[in-house]
Amino acid sequence: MTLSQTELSAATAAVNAHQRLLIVSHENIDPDGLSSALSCYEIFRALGKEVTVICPDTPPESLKFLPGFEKLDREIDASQNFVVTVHLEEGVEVDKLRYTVEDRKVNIIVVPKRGSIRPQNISLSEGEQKYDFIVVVDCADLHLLGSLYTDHIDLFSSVPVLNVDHHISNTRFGQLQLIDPTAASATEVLYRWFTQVPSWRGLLTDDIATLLLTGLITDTRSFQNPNTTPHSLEVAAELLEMGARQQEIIKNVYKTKPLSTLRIWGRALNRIQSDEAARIVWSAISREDLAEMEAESKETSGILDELISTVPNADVHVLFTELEEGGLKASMRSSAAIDANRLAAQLYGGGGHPRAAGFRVSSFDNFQLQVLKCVQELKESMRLQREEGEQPIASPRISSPAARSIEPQKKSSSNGVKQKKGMDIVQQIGKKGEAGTSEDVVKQLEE
Ligand SMILES: [Mn+2]
Repeated sequence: MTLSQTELSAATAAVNAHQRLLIVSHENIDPDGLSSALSCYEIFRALGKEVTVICPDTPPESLKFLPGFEKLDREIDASQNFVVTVHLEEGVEVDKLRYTVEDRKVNIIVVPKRGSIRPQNISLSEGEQKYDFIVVVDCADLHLLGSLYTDHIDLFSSVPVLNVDHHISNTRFGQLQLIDPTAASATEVLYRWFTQVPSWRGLLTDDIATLLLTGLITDTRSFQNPNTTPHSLEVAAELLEMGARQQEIIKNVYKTKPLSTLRIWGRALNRIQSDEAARIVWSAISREDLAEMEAESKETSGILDELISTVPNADVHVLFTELEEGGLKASMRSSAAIDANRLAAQLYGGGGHPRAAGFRVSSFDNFQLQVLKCVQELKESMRLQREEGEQPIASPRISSPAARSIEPQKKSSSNGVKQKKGMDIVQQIGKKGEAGTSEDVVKQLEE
């Protein structure tokens, strides 16, 4: 399922036909979401539109380098004008206009130069909406916009919405859609759209190319993830050709980390444990660790990738993080031999995707003991999955409420497209503080 010419033309026509555009992306913003939104901002501004771009979270420091970052607004301005219209009869001219405010009343005083104005010359109306078109980027479901959506449902139901995305799980909301699940990032979808309109091609500056490349680099984790297709590489090459500043992206997204993050990574890597027979590797970060390192739990998000590259020879990698608000979250990745989604769903009502899943445990007495208990349970469950795999008929998939909305995915695939969904979740829930690193599937499930 890729973009059709009809969809592309409809989206272009809709942008051309509207003037006050609102661009939004998902909560727990990630680099692809933010750079998609900002690239829309840039190009629509170049088309002479009034554009508002909203980032529902505090955008991560590491993304400050993105062109247009300072243009981000935090909230939707839902204020609506109220218009009092005075119809001027033949020969009537207005001299002065003033208003007074008294006692919860506004008096609008129209002083005619000539002729007179009567009450029947007055009409009242609601002014135009602040926005006449909404573009939602990198967002599989309107609810992933969080309060941006729930606080403004009226706006989203009265103004046409264009849904630009690359998640296979996209609910196809909105009047218009540009959804390409074969694209590695939302910016890849936007690239396809922007370059397909002849009159827009000339508007693609090196800033826009940098934005588009940022989404592509981060959603593919520098082209390491299996969602990287020949087309993504072609797009990347063309963006470089157009002046995208690749080194600037790499430096800001990957090479700049707060000291607290490095300390907490160090601690987690220092604590790696493994059970070679069971082929499971894990590490755990407690609340005391976080406090000691002056780090936040969200800073652990890149650690799982490090665990995997440090000790690659396992079927399951888990990172346990004790949360500031209580409880723990576990982020898990698996090899093709184990279905991580099923592990999480069966044991803890978590879920995610076959290769990347997560769960939470909300209460326990002792974090370290709870971690060991989880590891024991995971090992047992992994053993059962292996046994089951040896039998000719697989048992039915078990699905928890949390996992139900996520469609099963083929276990293995050499085709990057099919694997993409697992990668998607990584991007959709990207971390505020940790651009372009690992996933936190738990977060996604709660949204
Ligand atoms: Mn994305």
